Amino acid sequence: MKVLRAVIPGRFQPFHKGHLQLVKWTLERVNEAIIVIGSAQESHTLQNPMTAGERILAIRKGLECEGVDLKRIYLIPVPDILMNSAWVAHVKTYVPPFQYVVSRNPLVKILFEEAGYSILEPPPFDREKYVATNIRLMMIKGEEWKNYIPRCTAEVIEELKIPHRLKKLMERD
Ligand code: NMN
Repeated sequence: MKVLRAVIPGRFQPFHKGHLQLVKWTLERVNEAIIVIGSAQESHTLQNPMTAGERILAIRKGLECEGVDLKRIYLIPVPDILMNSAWVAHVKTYVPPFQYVVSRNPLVKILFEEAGYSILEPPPFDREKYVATNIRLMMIKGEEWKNYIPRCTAEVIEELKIPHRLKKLMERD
């Protein structure tokens, strides 16, 4: 039987409960999910505080604690390139063969669509509630952010002191 795989591209800054729902939704439709950790070269900025390695750890622990079968998951960091038209070919060099792309991001969808892939468009999954930008803002303000994030992902983020990093990045010189 052919193994069906879908890529799920995202920055995961941070991985939140909406992303968790997205992974579970994907695994109901294909055999394996390839989580592409996009903008892998980015870290230590307000928009992208975590390194690719930190994001791998945070996502993996979060999925494991929520009972997701890690044997069905690949976590693959992919740096950005300056040429959108070549991005799909670039992603393909990093990941196992796949047939589907799970995304609501217009640029991601059109690039994969033009390359001949089928797009699986997920429902919004409480999109107003689970917004990574807002979660990073809550971390900066010292507000309660942990409810928006899978429990074990939140533990990793605390251990890595990501809220502290964000607060420091807000300081002026
Ligand atoms: O939907 P988000 O969370 O922004 O994730 C999409 C990811 O795909 C981002 O990391 C984005 O940088 C990446 N991407 C990269 C290119 C490129 O490198 N030219 C093009 C489209 C999407």
